[in-house]
Amino acid sequence: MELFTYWRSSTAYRVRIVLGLKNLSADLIPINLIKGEQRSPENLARNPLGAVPSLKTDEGMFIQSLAILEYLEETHPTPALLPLKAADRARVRALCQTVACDMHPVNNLRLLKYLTTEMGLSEEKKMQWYRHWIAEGFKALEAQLRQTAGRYCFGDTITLADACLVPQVYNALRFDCPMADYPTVMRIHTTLEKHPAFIAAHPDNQPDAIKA
Ligand SMILES: N[C@@H](CCC(=O)N[C@@H](CS)C(=O)NCC(=O)O)C(=O)O
Repeated sequence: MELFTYWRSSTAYRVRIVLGLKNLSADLIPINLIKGEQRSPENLARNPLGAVPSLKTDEGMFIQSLAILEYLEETHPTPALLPLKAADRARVRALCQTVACDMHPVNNLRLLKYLTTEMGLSEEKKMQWYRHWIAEGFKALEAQLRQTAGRYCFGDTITLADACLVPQVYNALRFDCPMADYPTVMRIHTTLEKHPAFIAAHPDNQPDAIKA
């Protein structure tokens, strides 16, 4: 497999975590989002969103990180990253979607850029937007986790929800968002930070990482 990735992309980070948890290897092909490589004709052909991640497999190219996570879960069911019961699976998917559908899209690079270049917002206003939507999202996630969490997001077994939570926290910490109001989120993040698959998937440990 080949994963088209960028070290700081939180959506690619989700996929890297799940590949690691399932002990699958993929060649990492960096797409530099800062240089605009996501909008190259080659990348648009594989990913019409002009984004990462894209996963190339024997069955063709896949895009949309949640769809990729579910594909990996269905094609490599062990270890299971979704619970057995339909009701439990719906709860795990709801956690994933709070991050992937409600938090990440409003704070994505192309959208933030549009706020300053096309809508005339200052850097300060842009960050106000970012922090506002991060806070709204984590408030909702914390409330959900209070009902579902054990050691991890859903009970005591790692699920797809954990692969969504950790990259979103990485992003928030990178932009100095206050996290004190989300103790369950942070407790789970602290636990998962020490897990080998999460360490290997961390942005700083990627071949294309730019060290400060
Ligand atoms: N919903 C898509 C979002 C993909 C996405 O927007 N990825 C970001 C990186 S986290 C990206 O490539 N952004 C490039 C840009 O905004 O120009 C997914 O989950 O795969």
